[in-house]
Formats: sequence, structure tokens, C-alpha cells
Amino acid sequence: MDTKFIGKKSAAAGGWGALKSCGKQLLQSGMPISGARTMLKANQPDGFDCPGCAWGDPEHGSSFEFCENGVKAVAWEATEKRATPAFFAEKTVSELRRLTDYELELNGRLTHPMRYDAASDRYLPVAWEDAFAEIGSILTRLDTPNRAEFYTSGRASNEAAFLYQLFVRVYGTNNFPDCSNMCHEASGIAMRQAIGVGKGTVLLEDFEEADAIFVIGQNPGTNHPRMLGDLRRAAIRGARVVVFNPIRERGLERFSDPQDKMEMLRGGSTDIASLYLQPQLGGDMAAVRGMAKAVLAAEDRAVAAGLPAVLDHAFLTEHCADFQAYRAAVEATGWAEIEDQSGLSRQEIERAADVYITAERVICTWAMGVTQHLHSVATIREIANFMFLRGNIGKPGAGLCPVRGHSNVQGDRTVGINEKPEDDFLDALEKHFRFAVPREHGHNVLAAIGAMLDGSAEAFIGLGGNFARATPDSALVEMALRQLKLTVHIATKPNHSHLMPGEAAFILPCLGRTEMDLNEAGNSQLVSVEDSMSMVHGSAGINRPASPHILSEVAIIAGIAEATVGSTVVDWAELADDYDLIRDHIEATIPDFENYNARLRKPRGFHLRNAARHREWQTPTGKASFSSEALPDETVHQRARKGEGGRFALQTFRSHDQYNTTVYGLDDRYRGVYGERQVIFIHPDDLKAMNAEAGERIDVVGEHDDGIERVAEDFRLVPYDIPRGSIAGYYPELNVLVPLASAGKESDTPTSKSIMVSFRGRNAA
Ligand SMILES: Nc1nc2c(c(=O)[nH]1)N[C@H]1C(S)=C(S)[C@@H](COP(=O)(O)OP(=O)(O)OC[C@H]3O[C@@H](n4cnc5c(=O)[nH]c(N)nc54)[C@H](O)[C@@H]3O)O[C@H]1N2
Ligand SMILES: Nc1nc2c(c(=O)[nH]1)N[C@H]1C(S)=C(S)[C@@H](COP(=O)(O)OP(=O)(O)OC[C@H]3O[C@@H](n4cnc5c(=O)[nH]c(N)nc54)[C@H](O)[C@@H]3O)O[C@H]1N2
Ligand SMILES: [Mo]
Repeated sequence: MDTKFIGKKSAAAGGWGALKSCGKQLLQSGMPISGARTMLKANQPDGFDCPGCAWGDPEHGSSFEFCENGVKAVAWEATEKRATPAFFAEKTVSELRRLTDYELELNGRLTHPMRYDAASDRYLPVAWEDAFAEIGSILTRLDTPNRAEFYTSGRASNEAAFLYQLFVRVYGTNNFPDCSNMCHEASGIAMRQAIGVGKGTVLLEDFEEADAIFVIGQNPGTNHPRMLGDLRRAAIRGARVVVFNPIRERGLERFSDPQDKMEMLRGGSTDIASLYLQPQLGGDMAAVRGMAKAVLAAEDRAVAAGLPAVLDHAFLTEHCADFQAYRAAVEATGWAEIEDQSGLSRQEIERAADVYITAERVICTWAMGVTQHLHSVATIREIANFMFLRGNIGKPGAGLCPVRGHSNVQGDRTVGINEKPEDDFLDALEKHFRFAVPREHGHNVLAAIGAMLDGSAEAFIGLGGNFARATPDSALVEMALRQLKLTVHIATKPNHSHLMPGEAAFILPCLGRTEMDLNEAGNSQLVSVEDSMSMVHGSAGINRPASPHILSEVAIIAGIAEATVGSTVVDWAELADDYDLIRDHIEATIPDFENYNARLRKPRGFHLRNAARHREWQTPTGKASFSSEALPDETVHQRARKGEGGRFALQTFRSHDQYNTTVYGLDDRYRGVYGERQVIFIHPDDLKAMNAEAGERIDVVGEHDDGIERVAEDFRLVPYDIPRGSIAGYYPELNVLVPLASAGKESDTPTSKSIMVSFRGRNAA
């Protein structure tokens, strides 16, 4: 393979490159002085929760855990640059729309509440009271509350999210489209079916005891850098790390821990993966089924030879339902089908199964490479099946670990951001607050877009996030937002969603996690968040607010609520002035939050009980349930390979210099791409087969057959170590190619990792 364009393989992830990059980020973000002080308070008992990712914090959180991308997330929020009313006066909204995400981002923090003025096509400052009054008056005048959509991005604290869902339900709807719908929705659904709990079953400590860790469809080097520290420590003590990823991600190969002084001085690094397998896109269910087949075959051999069993029979008998049906399904799946669909050889899959069989304690982690496909729920059920075989749930050092994205996406769900709420929760709200809670299930992200497009939704309120850029079919969503009666964005920085104003449109600037949140009496307010390991802990900012004119998320929600539903059911102002009172309400309506206010103030917070971790199965069968689905008829990769050729299976992922739709910079250091984002990673032989040169520019054309033309223009082809037929490029630039009509079975998640495309020469058109 021509390795010229492939990122230099000798260097490890992390290390001096990471430190250098941090210095650069601090300078570019405009916060070099206060920066260092702010960093020292990230994820500390008396500091704020890092807004970067949802990985857990270590037991003794006293020494600062260094994380390059945490530094970026913090620096970008704590920037000294400001998007003031003068910034909005200078350009029309149409002009601002021409800026890239990166150019828009560079303008820094919002400082004033703004209202769109259609006559001048500009956002102008507005008084908070006027904004609240107008929003309230439009919302109350809608025919039904179901004509409004209330979006949440996963950064909102438990307190803000609880207050938000309370307001929306008092108002009268369950329309809660949420970033989770595009993220780990499939994990929650599959795990609830399999083990009765929609959350991961491991704690950080389990990583210290696991004999093997399977990392499927995830790039922690970029997206969860602190997880690499845990993988590295595991690798050093001899645990085996098995990776399934079509792309060779550098962080999963080798990692040099900036925390380890000796390693840094020696210029050394630690090998992370002991086995690195590169399946085709969407091939994981087949790969895991193959491993299960190998485990069952090993059991048969053991029985025949009179050797100790490979399966955990005690666990299977006492704790599991439907094992025999699963066994039959595995036997019915042939190796030819498994090899074809996974893109891996039987031998490779058997090697991975050997690691599993020889390990007493196994953890399996996964993220978007698993959840953003058509058959994600079935794949995660298959992962659970595989883990049941040797009882790898509910014992130390073992378990399921979906690695969450946004720092509080898990907490937001816990406190009620859910378009399909459980009856128990609604009953508790009704009893505690004494109002008629809406029972009809509401809209998720795709349903909300559908309702906006067909005119049945008229208002959009966004608690954070960048709805227009994070969702599929960008052009359609832009149109959908612009035809609404009302758009409201509660945000820290300007983004493209703000530039798609409805008839009445507001940008309401809020405090970020790093900033002090003071109440009327001048007392600092604490918020709380829940990480991927279900640890709930406090977070209090230390920086001065970006502007004296901005409010906390809680205060903004309370303002809108009061103007919309009044204060008879809930005294919003009182809650906004003392978050302890909000937590009292959470404690009164949601299980396992006993003594919330006291436990929250303990250094590491507290753990929300996970029944499956204790081998209590809250499933319909009362057991850990095997599923016995057949493999998908065809994956996107198998479909792309058929026909005349020239079709590819595209996945959209993150570069090293972005946080979702927030683009910090134009480099993707670990993949060797600098100064650009319009690239497509492709196997060198695929390049040759289509007579293309490395570096050639092409248009990427969507091949979803619904008659809609989707084109992403002007991308550069970059040869890369990726399976033939699979290609990759960055979100959100490629969201124009993600079809709204393609969604995961049961999860309804856009299939951002399996998009059928072809190329068109730049000169051909
Ligand atoms: N710095 C930073 N941190 C972040 C984020 C960020 O944007 N920047 N985003 C946050 C959020 S919201 C989330 S959800 C997480 C996302 O964390 P990740 O899930 O790591 O995010 P992606 O960049 O989408 O990477 C997907 C990985 O899955 C692989 N993959 C794609 N398709 C397949 C497949 O079919 N099979 C297998 N086995 N692998 C596949 C890709 O090659 C890639 O390595 O990170 C969170 N943390
Ligand atoms: N093609 C493709 N599409 C995807 C994905 C993919 O892999 N491929 N990934 C999906 C995933 S996993 C996710 S989670 C979604 C993410 O979707 P979102 O959560 O909607 O997007 P973000 O980019 O995280 O939102 C960034 C904006 O949030 C605001 N913000 C930042 N901090 C705060 C804060 O503290 N408070 C408030 N109120 N606002 C704040 C800022 O204005 C910023 O512009 O995108 C999804 N879309
Ligand atoms: Mo996410």
C-alpha cells in the first residue's frame, strides 16, 4: 500500500503532540492567561465538570487528569472573544450564512439576548422581559402545545433539564427531540430489552480488573481521550484490548500518556490494541455472531474432550432466558455469510473469540460506529448475547459499556428528557406537582423534522445544540426551521441553526459550565451531571460570566416558563434562585436520588444504582434475555458492492479538531490531515480501480433512491488504511448526504455511518 498519504504511523497518540496542540488551542481560543487556572479546576471536586465528554472521573480526583480535547472544550467556552450586538449589526443573516461553521465559531461568546428583525435581515438586541413575553405569547396562542418542538442537546445540567421538561409538560406536550436520538438511542433500547436497564453496567474501577476489553466502533483517542488512560493502564498490567474498527485509529494502536512523566521523557508509548480487526461498515453484528459461533464450538470441543466448560452454565441457567433459541440462530448462521458481511476472515474472528474465551472478566465498550446503522439495536443485542455466554455482566471487571457522548446526555434522560416517558415517571410528576400531565408520546428528532416540514409544528425551542447542522438532509431542515412561527435558541456561541430564523426568532445567551452562576443573594449555585458510569456529581464554574447580560440556562427556562404557563403550578422564580429546591423535586419524583443535595456535595458524587450490575433483571422475562435475530439481509457495504460498481459505503465521523458541529481547527492530526476538512478517506486500490489520483477533487453524490439529489461538492480523495468499498469523511459537512428517510430499526437514529454514495468528477458536470 502507498503509505505516503497515510498519517505517520510511527508516532503514538497523546504525548508531546497533544501538549503542543493544547498550547496552540489556548492561544487561538483567546484565553491564554485565565486558561491555565480554568484547566486546573476541570473535573475537580470543587470545580466544574468538563464539558468535553461523558467518561468517568477517577476515584481520587485530586490530581488533574490531562486531556487534550478537554482542554479544547474548556478553552473554547472560556474564550475572551465576543459576538456582541456590533457583530450582528455588521452583517445580515444572509451574509452570516455564508461563513463556515469554523468561521462562525471564531466570533466567540454571545453577550446579549437578540431578536431577529426581518426588515433589516439582522439580529438586534432585545430586553430579556420582552423576549420572554413574546415567546410566551406565541406559545400560548398555538392551537395545541403539540405544535411546538423542545430540543435538548446533552450539555444541559440535571437541574436545567429537569426544569425544562417540567415546563414543557405543564405547557402540555411530550415533544422532546433530543441529541440522544441521533447518538446512543439504540444502546438504551437494546440494553433495556436485554438486561432491563438502558445504561452501562460498569464503573471505572472495573477497567482495573478486566482481563480483556473489546472496543467496538469507537475512536477514544479523539472523542474520549481520558478513556485511553484507562485502556493504557489495562494494557500495561496485561489485559488484552481487542479493537473492531474499519479504520486504523492511531489512539487505539499506541498511546503516550501525557500524565506519565517517564513515558514522556523516554518518548515512549504503550501499545493499546493486542488485536486490531477492520470490519466492513455495518459488519459488527456478523463479527460478534462469528465470535459467539467460535465460543459455542469451543464449548462442544471441551465437552467432547471432558475438559472444563467454556460457557458459564450457572449464569445461563439461573439468569438467562431464551438461550436455546439463540444457540439455534447461531448454528443457522453460516461462516460464509459471516465472513461476507463482516469483511473479516473466520480465522481473524476466531482469534478474537480466543481472547474472549481465555479471559475471566470482559468489558465491551462501543459508540457511534455501532449505533448509527440500520441494524444497531440488533447489533447491540448481539453484543449482549455474546457477553452472556460467559456471564460477563454483573461481576467485577466485566460488563457492558456504551460510551456516551455529550457530558450530560445520560443525566438529561434520567431527569425526564424523553419523548416516550415511562408511566411511572409521569405518575410521580402528576402526584407531586398536581397537574394533568400529557400522556401522549411526543416527537423525536426525525418526527419533529417531519412535523416542521408538513406544517404541523410551528415552534422550535433549542436548549443548546445546533439542530440544523447535526441533523440529516441539511437543506430540508434549514427550510423546515425557516418556515416556523417561532425559533428560540438558548446558546453560548453563534451557530448556523441561529441563522435559520422563523417568523419570530430569538438567540438567548447563557452561562457555560466554566462560569460562576450567582443567585440574587450572590451565592454560587451548583449544578450536577451524570457520566457514562452513572456517577452523579456536582459542577460549579469559577470564571466570570462572559457578559453581565447573560443568564443561566435555569433562569432562561424559568423566564420562558413563567411567561408561558404562569406560576400557579410551579414557582419558577423561586426554583431559579435556589437549585437545591430543584434537586428536592428531582428527589421526590425520580428513584435513587435520596439525599441528593447532601450526596452531591461529596467529592466524587454518588452512583445511581444499576440493577443489572447486581444481576437483577427488570425485563419482561425477569431474566437477562437472549435475542435470536438473523443477520441483516444486506448491509450498506454489501449493497454498495453490488451493481455496476463505483458505489461506496460512507461513514461520517469526527476529526480531532471538532466537538460535534463546533469546529475548533482544520487539522486531524492523528489521521495526518492538515488545514482542510473537505476530504474523503479511501483505500488506495479503490483509487486505482477508478483511475483516480490521490489528492484528486471530486463531488460526493448520494445514492439513496428516493429521487432527491444530494451532492457534497469539492472533496479531496485521501488514500487511507480502510477496507475496500468503505469510505469516510467528516460530519457536519457531509450531513447534506444523510437521508432523512433512512433511520435505524426501532432506534429511529439517522444512519450516519451507512450512507450509499458515488463520486462525480469535478470537471464532469
Ligand atoms: N473531542 C471530541 N469529543 C467528543 C465529541 C467530539 O465531537 N469531539 N463528540 C461527543 C459525542 S456527542 C459522541 S456521541 C462521542 C462520539 O464518539 P465516537 O463514536 O468515537 O465518534 P465518531 O467520530 O463518530 O467515531 C466513530 C468511530 O467508529 C468507527 N466506525 C464507523 N462505522 C463503523 C462500523 O460499522 N463498525 C465499527 N466497528 N466501527 C465503525 C469509525 O471508524 C470511528 O473510529 O464523542 C463525544 N466526545
Ligand atoms: N452525519 C452525522 N451527524 C451526526 C453525528 C454523526 O456522527 N454524523 N453525530 C450525532 C451525535 S452523536 C450528536 S450527539 C449530535 C449533536 O448535536 P447537538 O448537540 O445539537 O450539536 P453540538 O454541536 O454539540 O451543539 C453545539 C452548540 O451548542 C451550544 N452550546 C455549547 N455549550 C453550551 C451550553 O453549555 N449551554 C447551551 N445552552 N448551549 C451550549 C453552542 O451554541 C454550540 O454551537 O449530532 C449528531 N449528528
Ligand atoms: Mo453524541
